[in-house]
Amino acid sequence: QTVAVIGLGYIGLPTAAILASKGHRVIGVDLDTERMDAVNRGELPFVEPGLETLLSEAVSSGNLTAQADIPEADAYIVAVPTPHDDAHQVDMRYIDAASKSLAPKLGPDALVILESTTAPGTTERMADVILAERPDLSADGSQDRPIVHFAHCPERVLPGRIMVELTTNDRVIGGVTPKAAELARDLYASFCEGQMPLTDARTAEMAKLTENSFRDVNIAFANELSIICDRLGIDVWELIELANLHPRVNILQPGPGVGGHCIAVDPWFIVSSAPDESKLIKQARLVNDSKPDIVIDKVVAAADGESKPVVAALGLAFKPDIDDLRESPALDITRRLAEKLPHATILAVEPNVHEMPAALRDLDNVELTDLDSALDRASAIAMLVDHSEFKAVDRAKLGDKPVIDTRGVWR
Ligand code: SAJ
Repeated sequence: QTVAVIGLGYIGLPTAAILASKGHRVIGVDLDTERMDAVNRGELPFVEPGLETLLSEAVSSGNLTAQADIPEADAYIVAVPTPHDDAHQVDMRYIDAASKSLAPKLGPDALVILESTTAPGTTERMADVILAERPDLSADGSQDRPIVHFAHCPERVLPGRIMVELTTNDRVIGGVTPKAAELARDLYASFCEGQMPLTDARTAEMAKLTENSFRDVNIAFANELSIICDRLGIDVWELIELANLHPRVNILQPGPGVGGHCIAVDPWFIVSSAPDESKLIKQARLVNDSKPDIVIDKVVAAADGESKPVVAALGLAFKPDIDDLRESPALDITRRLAEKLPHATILAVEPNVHEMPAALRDLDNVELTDLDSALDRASAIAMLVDHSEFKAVDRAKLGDKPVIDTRGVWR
């Protein structure tokens, strides 16, 4: 089969490479010409273990090429970004643009799969947008028009483990028709070894949002406990360890907030789809989003009274041992600390990033430095990401400097 993968990002590119490695003819489509050229050279545009080799093999075998225009293909996988707007609704710009560009290329029996995470109803809406451009086709054979099959197959891979999880995770497949779901399953079966239960597109869309909201609500529970424990003078990490000894209790870890482009975003798609009913899910988002302010207040209190405070902000990534800064609470805290404490020097330490991130470049009181010199120079230390390098720090090095340990690694 010829498969066009539209959007060569964190999901589209691994999916394109793995399909090509299984013998499909894959054409990756990306409007970013630098990314397109990198892929055509077999070079990985971001860090992901195991993908580099697969990609270079896929390109050198001739099975994977990248281009800017959408080609004619048997199947289309749409993996474009779905950001949210200020009202937390899905911004459909990229899905709509992809839909309109692929519509003229569709032939009878083509399969169109939406992988991007989105609000319930989007795959049906995508079908409407495409069929409005192509009134000669239908989604179900009505009026004897040739069929285009529409399905939603949300990804659930964990960054850093994408290549393993693409193969081993179970996968929910939702079709606008049962036949569409079956065809999508046949395509994914070429590389997915997990179970692939079939459902309708709307349920599959909601399943993806539910998984990430489940995690968000559970992290919010841990974060709320940390706020309560601050008030009551109890060590929240010890508390959670003890409570988790119960056979049916499994509390997650508190932190400086929830980051990444999924868990901090997806629950809002449920809230905006059913605002009156989504009380707990919305509250969890608000609890998690309140954590950066609490951390900032603690650091400001620790720096209080010093004429030239030096704050070590340890970590910028959204979670440990990766270089991904998207929606990162650590990055947000570092930036806002620098703004709130203009007389202070903020020493940002991020072992996985080697140049000053764009979000901090306009601040003249932030320096990117290494761990040892930050610990030496700091008058206060904010531990924001539990990177392995930070966990290994000899605590004697911290001396009696005030430490705001948001991850509980130096208890
Ligand atoms: N976090 C905590 N405490 C915890 C666990 C996580 O504060 O106990 C924070 C992390 O520090 C991070 C954020 O939550 O800031 C999210 O990290 P994560 O590791 O929970 O998740 P992601 O965003 O890397 O990936 C999630 C995964 N979803 C679930 O586990 C339900 C992944 O399987 C999805 O594919 C991915 O979202 C996605 O793309 O939707």
